[in-house]
Amino acid sequence: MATATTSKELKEAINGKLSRYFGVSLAEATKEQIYKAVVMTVRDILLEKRNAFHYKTKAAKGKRVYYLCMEVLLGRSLKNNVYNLGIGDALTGALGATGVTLDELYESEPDAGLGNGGLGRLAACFMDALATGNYPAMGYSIRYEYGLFKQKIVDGWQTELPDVWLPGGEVWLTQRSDMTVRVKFDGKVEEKWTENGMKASLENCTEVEAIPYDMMISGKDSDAVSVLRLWAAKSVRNFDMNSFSEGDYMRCMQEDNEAELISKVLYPSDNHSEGKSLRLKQQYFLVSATLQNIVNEHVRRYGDLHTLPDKAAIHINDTHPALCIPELMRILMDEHGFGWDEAWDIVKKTVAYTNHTVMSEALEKWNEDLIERRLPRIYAIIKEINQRFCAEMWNKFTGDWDKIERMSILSHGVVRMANLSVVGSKSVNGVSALHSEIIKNSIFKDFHDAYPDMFTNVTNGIAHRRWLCQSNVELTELLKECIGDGFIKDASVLSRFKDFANDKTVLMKMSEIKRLKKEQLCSYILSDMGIKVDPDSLFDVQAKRLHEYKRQLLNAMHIIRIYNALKEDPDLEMQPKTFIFAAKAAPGYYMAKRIIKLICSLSEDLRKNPNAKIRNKLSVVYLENYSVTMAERLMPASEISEQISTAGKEASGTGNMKFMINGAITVGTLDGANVEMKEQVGDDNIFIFGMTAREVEDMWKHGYDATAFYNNNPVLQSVIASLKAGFNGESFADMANYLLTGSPVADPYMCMADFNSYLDIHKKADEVYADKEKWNKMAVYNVAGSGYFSADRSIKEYAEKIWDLKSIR
Ligand code: 26Q
Repeated sequence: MATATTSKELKEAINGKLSRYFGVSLAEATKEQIYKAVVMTVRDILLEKRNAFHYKTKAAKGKRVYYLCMEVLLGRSLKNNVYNLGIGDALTGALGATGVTLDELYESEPDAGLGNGGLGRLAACFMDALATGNYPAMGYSIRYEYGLFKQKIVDGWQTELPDVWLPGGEVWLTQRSDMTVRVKFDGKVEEKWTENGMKASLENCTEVEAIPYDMMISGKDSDAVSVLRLWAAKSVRNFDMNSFSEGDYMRCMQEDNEAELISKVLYPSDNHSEGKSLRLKQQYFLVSATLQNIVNEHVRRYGDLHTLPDKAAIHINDTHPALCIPELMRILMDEHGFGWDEAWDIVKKTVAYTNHTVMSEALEKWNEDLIERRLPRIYAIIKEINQRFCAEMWNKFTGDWDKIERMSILSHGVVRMANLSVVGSKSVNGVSALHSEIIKNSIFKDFHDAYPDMFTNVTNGIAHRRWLCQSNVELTELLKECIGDGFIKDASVLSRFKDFANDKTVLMKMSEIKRLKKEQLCSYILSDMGIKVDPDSLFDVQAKRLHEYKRQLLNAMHIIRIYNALKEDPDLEMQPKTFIFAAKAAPGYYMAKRIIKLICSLSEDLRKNPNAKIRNKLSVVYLENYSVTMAERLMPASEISEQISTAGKEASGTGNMKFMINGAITVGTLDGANVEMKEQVGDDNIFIFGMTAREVEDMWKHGYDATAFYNNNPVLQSVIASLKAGFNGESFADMANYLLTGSPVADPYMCMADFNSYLDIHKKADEVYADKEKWNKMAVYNVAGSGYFSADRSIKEYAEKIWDLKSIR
């Protein structure tokens, strides 16, 4: 069957799906049925494309990259695939007189929210860029039944509801039962001597079936299609109810449940690691199923595993899939008869690791006992890896016990996953220039001393077609008029937009487009939350996970400062402003939830303020249930992008790039990728404030004194006083204490230290905003400078520097 691409062919294909699966014709079908039929049709096109590309890769004996990640935050897929395949017009034609538009179908797709934030969204952006670059790639993750919780704000507090995405989302998934594998937990290691030496196997273990579900992700005008393989856990038991006594029946049901619990729900914490047994099971489940799959396919294709490093690059996205190092050792030794040294050589040439954080609470440490009990064979292998590694270090740094202790994988009863990841990989990279420097001098300093060449940087990037071309069609059209459409495939072309920085018509159009996107956001907020927002006010936006280090609190302190000034003088002349927040907090993260409560109370308090003069100049909106789809609406409507983490804490940030490409101006610290954004746009086109990472380090080392800032600053004193007095009838004295006297330390992310500088930079931003032409010019420079932050560029660097991966033409 040839691929359907004309209106007529698409209509036939859609009708075929409708009649086969729902027994209706296009004219009779409901919107939901049409949505499903359209998705199935697009999915078929992609499956066919993928097969063709697969054969090409096979013929070329090409190397493939396997990207392992515990989360993939896809959002919606239909619009992206239709855009990439260039079949929008044909589909609109096919839908013809049904009365259902393509846009309505896009809107009926639920977000696949199988991730928390940056790390998971990065994986999704990379799948897109890999396909566009014609790289043979597979992503591997878990088919969670429930993605990241749905956030409801009740009385200013976040509450969590389950995210049911599969009804509606499952049409993208193709079950591949033929590739089902089994994953083993618990049990006891039995060692047997055979003619090929000692063989280890697990006895009395629990087995769980891993069933793969494939999702196709298209590239833009390319041959390749990335495959995202999501594993679902299923109990292996096929029980015969009659033969069970009641007690056994209940026990079996419970075991059944436990097996399937593994892929039930995504852990909702971000940049925080909890050593929970179920999470460990999830990680091993992903890793073991994936490696069995990779090894089986390699053996089928090439017959021999010695060539694995030439044909496969296995990438671990943070330490979460780091068990793939001992798991590959296990498969090579226990199932394929390799000796230790040979197996280790293969692992070290195949695996590469990206670090995404330096914060100690996010570094994964598992209790040795837990790993020993749940994964006894893996535990034995980790011990052996560690013993050999420590011996090697002893030869390198003889006598330096402290150093070897710091580098050891096992220490004080825990397994340090970051150390395991470095020891078992060929390459370690950070995700922005600054972050990659920091890891060499902090968490991985000892490793860097030993193996300096292992360390490199690949600055993150975003799927610019999703974040610009699809979510901001109006700006995209303007860009096409000015610089042609080359930027769609090659984002570096965006730099040509600089030439239009003095073109008055273009500047005018920039501001018209921003205004339109703001209006669109306003109607969305009105219909979704019933809140009226003034599109004439400046939109100042902070949208990202809620975390102390990201400092939503500093933002709130600034708002309180403005509020106080307005209370003192309601006639104060100022640009009316709307501060927009969107963020989910980990359900167990009290301080994050408290910050949400503060922002919501502030928002309510302002809304209820009897003085219209104040209300008209200042408002705060907390958008409920931040998601990929919401971000796609929000970024194009933003004027100020808040990227205000304590310097040294945000590995990269990727939201910053999404705002920038939509012409928002960044108010930010010199942290993560902000540093490189400043280089790309020039110092005059970004508002940088606050301490540098080094200054933060130094101040911390010399003992940070929050009260000193307080004592010297009447404005800060008034903000603290307002927190104590409270908003909307609730005191936030606890937050005041957190900032001033908190224990073990007050103000751990140094909001107080950066407060003045933050106010100053906002003042500067205000001045520029008053000069519309200047502001629009800055916006032009931001769009023009954003090309570097395309995921296409990041992926090219990974392919060249780390994976030695060639695109298949
Ligand atoms: C670990 C163990 C147990 C449970 C959960 C976790 C866990 C889950 C998610 C730990 C961390 C994460 C997510 C981290 C994350 O999103 N990091 C962000 O990665 C982005 C992409 O590189 C960067 O841009 C951000 O700076 C970084 O914070």
